[in-house]
Amino acid sequence: MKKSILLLTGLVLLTCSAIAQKNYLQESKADKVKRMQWWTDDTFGMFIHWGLYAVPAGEYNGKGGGAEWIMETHKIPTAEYEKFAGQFNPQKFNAKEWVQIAKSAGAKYIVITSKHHDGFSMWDSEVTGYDIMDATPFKRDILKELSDACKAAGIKFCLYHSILDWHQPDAKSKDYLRQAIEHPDFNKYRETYLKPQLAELIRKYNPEVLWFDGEWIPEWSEQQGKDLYNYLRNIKPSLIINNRVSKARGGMEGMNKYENAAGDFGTPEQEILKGASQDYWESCMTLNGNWGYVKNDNNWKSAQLLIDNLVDIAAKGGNYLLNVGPTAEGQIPAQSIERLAEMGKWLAINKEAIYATNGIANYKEGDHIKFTQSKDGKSTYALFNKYENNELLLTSVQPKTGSKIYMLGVNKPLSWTKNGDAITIKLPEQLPGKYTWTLKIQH
Ligand code: FHN
Repeated sequence: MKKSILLLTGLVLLTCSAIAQKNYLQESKADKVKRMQWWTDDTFGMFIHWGLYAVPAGEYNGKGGGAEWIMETHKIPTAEYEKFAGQFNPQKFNAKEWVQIAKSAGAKYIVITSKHHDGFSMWDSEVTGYDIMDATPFKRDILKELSDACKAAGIKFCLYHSILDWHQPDAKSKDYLRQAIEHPDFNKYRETYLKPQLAELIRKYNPEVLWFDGEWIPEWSEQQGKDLYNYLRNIKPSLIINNRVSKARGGMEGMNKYENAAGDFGTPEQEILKGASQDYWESCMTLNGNWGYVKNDNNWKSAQLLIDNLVDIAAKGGNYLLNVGPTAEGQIPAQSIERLAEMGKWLAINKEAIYATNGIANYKEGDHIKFTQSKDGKSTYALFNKYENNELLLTSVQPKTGSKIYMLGVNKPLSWTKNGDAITIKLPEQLPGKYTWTLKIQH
């Protein structure tokens, strides 16, 4: 009798779990549009690369090279690299401050490294002791503090997670001077380490996006990516997942090289698509030359370039994920904060042309004018960073006679004249702010 009850219970559980597993790879276009809506509207996020690599800060044994890649760059044996954990004690870390920096920049979401390629877990993981709570003197769960601060500030909390892992013996496809093992069992790593860690990250911190990386290793496959995508969406159906969960990314250009790959958006890295795209895509970039903190890297991008990038990306229908690399003391570099603050001041005037707008096929005119469009199609925004004689000539926008043309940040409508296919708009004597200005052209 008892055996038959156990058998029946097992069958019921098996059936339930099988019924509960939905195939999200067959999600309808309408459902995906609804799920992605906040992400496309938000347009601008702050990336954070933070981990043990901030301790060496780009230098090992007196030699430079490698930021978050320093373990690989210098072939540091695992036991040596683990010593950085004992030195990681970021007493100046303040989650509320970091979130405020993102918010003041106009970033609507934050993506932080939960685990980079070095395999160190930046949260209190139940799956390993190689984490911030057990292996460092800091003993604070930074993902918990940051996700709470994001929630309080209305900023979406998202996580980067590396599929490859230089610390897990079964994950290492090749081994430099580390405790090489005869036959690494990648399936065991995926099923007993990678997936349980991802499940606990979702359960504990409720990220809105999982941003995968490190998918290029030979052990990873498209089918594993599809399985992992479904596994995660069944845990959190509204979760958004990038295309690096699959094998479809074609290098740094970041877009899928084949159809029906797992993942929700393309991920150009350190570059912007050449033209407008109706696909979902997000360009991720550094503020200087490195993702992780490097003490001697002063190759900072200008605020003008950063705003030009944001405008170019928005006009082409993409998102911009801009990175900060905090120090081992827990501070975002001042040069990063300054640039992000300039972007925030610019967005305070021009945000209507960036958030919740659509890119358009004819997204530019010459080299200094880009266009976005309101979702209702009733307004076109012309964003320009150069003009002459206090006027701007446009040939690719045809407002009806009597249409109003405003400059964002200026209350009064501007006077304009039509000459054939071209319109000439008289600009205000005093333009609001710096870097780039926006005309709102009502149709
Ligand atoms: O190897 C990583 C790198 O360290 C960094 O995380 C970038 C950011 O997207 N992704 C990989 C390089 O493509």
